Amino acid sequence: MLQSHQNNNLPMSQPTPPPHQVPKAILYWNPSSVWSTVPRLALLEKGYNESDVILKEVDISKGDNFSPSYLRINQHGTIPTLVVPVLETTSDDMETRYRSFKDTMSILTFLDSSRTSASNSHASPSSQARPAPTLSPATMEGKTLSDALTLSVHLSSADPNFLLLSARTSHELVLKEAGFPGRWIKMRQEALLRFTDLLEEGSQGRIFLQKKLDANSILFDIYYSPSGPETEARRKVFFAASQKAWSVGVVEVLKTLEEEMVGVYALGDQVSLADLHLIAWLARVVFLSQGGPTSAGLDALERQIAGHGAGGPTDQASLKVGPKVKAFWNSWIGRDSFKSVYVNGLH
Ligand SMILES: N[C@@H](CCC(=O)N[C@@H](CS)C(=O)NCC(=O)O)C(=O)O
Repeated sequence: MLQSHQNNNLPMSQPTPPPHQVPKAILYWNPSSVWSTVPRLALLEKGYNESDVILKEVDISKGDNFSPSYLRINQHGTIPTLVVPVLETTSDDMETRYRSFKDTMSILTFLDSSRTSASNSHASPSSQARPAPTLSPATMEGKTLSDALTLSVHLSSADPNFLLLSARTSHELVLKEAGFPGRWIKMRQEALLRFTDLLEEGSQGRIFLQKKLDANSILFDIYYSPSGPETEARRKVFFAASQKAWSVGVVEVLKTLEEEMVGVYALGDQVSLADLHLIAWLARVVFLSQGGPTSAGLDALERQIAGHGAGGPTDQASLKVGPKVKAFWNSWIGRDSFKSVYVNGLH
């Protein structure tokens, strides 16, 4: 059972309540969200059982992450969020309290430390029991490298969610308008307008939503304003920003990974926390390049960077995916956790 140990002074003999009385951890997520994939991979790699965590889907495509009820869970309006019952309050006479982890890094640290090598993992009757691996780096040096690699894929210059909405040419914009990115921008706009109205003037939540609305309105105008000199000027800036995200942002991340990764995985020959961030990001950029979960996925990524993706020709940038990134990708696409989270294709 996944719980947060708040009070270290609890007597060792504290009886554990029967399972039906113990509140469960909840992971707020969405199957097509790039960053939700990170804790899902962690749950699988660590060997948590399905019954350890309740998965609650947040429909970000409809902007449900901006609802007042979700903002009470995570004021940043992002997924994933992991909410964990605090152990000391599970007795009958106390109200349950919860601790929230509101970003991928803190969620992973918690999931890793909550299931140690002494815990049984992969404990379903059909699978062989083996100890849960420790995914946190064992040394200071490893931690520094792990943090740097993790941060590299979270940089705004290579933001996988901006890449999803980006368009480098008018042709690509037309394709995206008609597809999921366009629908997402529209539905977020509607949700943000609706939820902003529900919140009190001057409240933190309303100020937050107003900022999100301002940012989404810029995208909404780029996607949907009728053509005219002003719209075209704004689109030109957007195409340039999109181009830069691929030819500089993505390229820089791939170069960093190639230079800094130690082995087949980020820190060597064993999977560690950083890998879970890196593979979720890489799977997203391959997906956006029309590649699949095969070795050839990286060829599609090279074509996309060179401007020969589905969006039609753009200014050239060129990058050959290096041997380390190739080995990393090829190793991950064969892992059970990867196959499980991408069972319906990359996202
Ligand atoms: N830094 C955060 C980023 C989380 C994030 O941006 N999640 C995306 C989904 S992959 C999200 O919730 N976006 C909300 C939105 O802007 O609509 C983390 O590491 O958890």
